[in-house]
Amino acid sequence: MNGTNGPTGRSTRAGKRERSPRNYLRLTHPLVRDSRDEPFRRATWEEALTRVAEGLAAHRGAFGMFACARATNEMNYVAQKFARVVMGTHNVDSCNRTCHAPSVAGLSAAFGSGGGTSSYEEIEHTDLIVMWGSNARFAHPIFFQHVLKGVRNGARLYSVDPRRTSTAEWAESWLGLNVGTDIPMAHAIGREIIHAGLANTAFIERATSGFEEYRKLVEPWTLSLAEKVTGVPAEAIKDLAHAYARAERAQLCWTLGITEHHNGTDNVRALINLSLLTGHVGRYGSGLQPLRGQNNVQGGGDMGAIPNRLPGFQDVLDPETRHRFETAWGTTLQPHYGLNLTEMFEAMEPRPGGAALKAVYCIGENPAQSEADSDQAVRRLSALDFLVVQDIFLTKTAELAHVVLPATAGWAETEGTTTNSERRVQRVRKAVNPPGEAREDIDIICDIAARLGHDWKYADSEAVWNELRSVSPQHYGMTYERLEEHQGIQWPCPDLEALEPSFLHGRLWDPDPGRRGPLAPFGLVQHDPPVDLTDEEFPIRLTTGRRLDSYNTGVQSGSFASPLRRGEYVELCPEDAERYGVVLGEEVQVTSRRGSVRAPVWIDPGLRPGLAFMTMHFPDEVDTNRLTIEANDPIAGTAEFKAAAIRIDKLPIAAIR
Ligand SMILES: Nc1nc2c(c(=O)[nH]1)N[C@H]1C(S)=C(S)[C@@H](COP(=O)(O)OP(=O)(O)OC[C@H]3O[C@@H](n4cnc5c(=O)[nH]c(N)nc54)[C@H](O)[C@@H]3O)O[C@H]1N2
Ligand SMILES: Nc1nc2c(c(=O)[nH]1)N[C@H]1C(S)=C(S)[C@@H](COP(=O)(O)OP(=O)(O)OC[C@H]3O[C@@H](n4cnc5c(=O)[nH]c(N)nc54)[C@H](O)[C@@H]3O)O[C@H]1N2
Ligand SMILES: [Mo]
Repeated sequence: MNGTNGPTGRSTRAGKRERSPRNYLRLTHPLVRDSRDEPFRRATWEEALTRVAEGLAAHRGAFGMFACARATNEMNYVAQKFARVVMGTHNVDSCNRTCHAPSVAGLSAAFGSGGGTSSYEEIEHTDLIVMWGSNARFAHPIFFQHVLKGVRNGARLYSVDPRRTSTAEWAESWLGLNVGTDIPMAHAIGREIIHAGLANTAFIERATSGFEEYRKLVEPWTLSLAEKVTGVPAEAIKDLAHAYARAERAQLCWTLGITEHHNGTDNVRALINLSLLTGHVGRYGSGLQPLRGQNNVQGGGDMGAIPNRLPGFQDVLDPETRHRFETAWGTTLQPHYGLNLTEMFEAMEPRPGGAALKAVYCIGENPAQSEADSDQAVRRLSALDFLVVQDIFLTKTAELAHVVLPATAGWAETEGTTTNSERRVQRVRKAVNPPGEAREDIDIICDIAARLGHDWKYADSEAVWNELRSVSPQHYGMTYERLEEHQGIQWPCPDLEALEPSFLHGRLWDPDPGRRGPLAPFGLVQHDPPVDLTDEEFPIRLTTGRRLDSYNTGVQSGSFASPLRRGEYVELCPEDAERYGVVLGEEVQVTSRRGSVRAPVWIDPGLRPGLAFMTMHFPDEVDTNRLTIEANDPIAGTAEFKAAAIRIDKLPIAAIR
């Protein structure tokens, strides 16, 4: 790659799969090219920004923005403002879509707000913790320390996961269910709680609606039917039902094992139902905790970098809200939602008369690799008239761009704030200088905005934050000074005096109906198995996820040496390895209805027959998302990363290196 500080270390032996990991180096100067057939060349900031301004100006009305869930709140605020004010569209979204959008949708439908309801401190002071579809020991290791403190303080720990994960190893009970059978599991638990007389009838009457319909809905889900569908012994399901309902305080934590399904929002609703049934929400020590993925994916959404909410999680459709933002920003806002990430990808599809979306400004996302069915994603990104990528590394997505802008890393090279899963806003500080000519995300965005006629002139990140405080009531009380003083503050924080309690929805327990607010409805959701069916041709259920030693698409974790990291494998249980006649380390062909990759075999006794596991961490070795299916949740737009059907073929001797 001409004049870049791009990827190195790739083996190029003709005809051989590349096994050496990509060594990402920081982007240090802007890169441009006139067409995708040309190599990038180094450009000045002046030339690069002028090109971006021209490229975007030509595509007002056909524009989408991907914002960065790793960067600060301030950067996400400015990014969504750019989309809405400069480009006149609500088409702004981030990897929250591939991740916890179903949690936000499910929690909003039940409680009117999409945040996790409890705090990390409460995890240490509770009586029961359920980790459902979550491998927090690997994916949320800091949170898991709070879990272990809770266990030391006497809490019981349950794990519901098809794999006997490292998290499950710590649990008193592991419920190893079949992929995509969480609703049968939850409904059977609900039915058992009702039949055993353990439902919290006082709470149900006071705070919820739709219980009668829910009772009828779950009635067919006997323990024995659930055992048949989920593969988990009836006794183990019954034990969890009784333990959860009898616990004085209980925390239900979930992550992608629940959300990354074509019916992720329904899955979330099924879990929320259990908290409504037992009153395990809105009290200290009892709550619902969707552990968010990226360091600032909670904050990105809170800042309005989503297509349906303005900053402060305020609804785009509400005319009064829109009017307030129109006044504050001196603009006119469209009275309808924008496209989410999934819909933006659909809109990139070339069609007669041109695609609906022709230009994308991608900040700190790597969808060429992280989207389900990545061959399709790459094809769509390659068809864009104009793609600008602003990142700290030259990603696979950046390699498809017309202009690449080198940014700073939000967590070490800029001032600002981020918001974690317990809704705690914390300061991040600049610790090191960025390399080369790299510039701060906010400065770059503002510079492009200025070239397009909007001169915002923020003196620093605090000026951005204070503008956000002025338009988002739930953040109003969080000055930088107070954030420092309290070492972070949870939203809602509407005033400059008191701090709110650590948990949400205490209102549901208020004896005064006037102060109780809207009732929380039970979600009347039905079991709906994975879209990609296993059959004779594709007999194995593939689920994908994470390992402790690597991070997402590997861009940020691939370059440093780790004795732990062993590259990509297709993991099988010992019985399946025997059935397919493959051994540890043997390279096999893994094929789904979308694509095919080669990977060596790893044997994991924590898997069950018929279940395979792969990660998304090693693009150059094995691009796992060529196998996954773009079957999307109709409410949240999240793809079914957790359930593909595959087959494994032995390679002919001649093909093995
Ligand atoms: N080390 C590390 N940590 C990370 C990341 C990383 O890449 N590496 N990424 C971050 C991000 S962006 C996120 S979103 C989080 C994700 O954190 P997690 O959601 O905990 O991680 P995953 O491994 O994707 O999936 C969790 C579990 O879901 C299980 N599962 C699969 N299918 C089903 C099912 O049908 N039902 C149930 N109940 N469980 C199922 C899998 O076996 C897996 O153990 O991690 C964050 N933290
Ligand atoms: N098969 C499979 N696929 C999945 C998943 C799965 O479980 N299985 N999980 C999905 C999930 S939960 C997620 S969140 C997505 C993640 O997918 P992506 O968000 O597309 O992947 P990341 O590797 O996290 O990409 C982050 C990019 O941000 C850049 N970056 C980091 N900090 C900054 C900054 O401050 N400024 C700028 N400008 N750039 C920055 C990094 O260099 C990197 O290129 O993947 C999804 N894809
Ligand atoms: Mo995520």
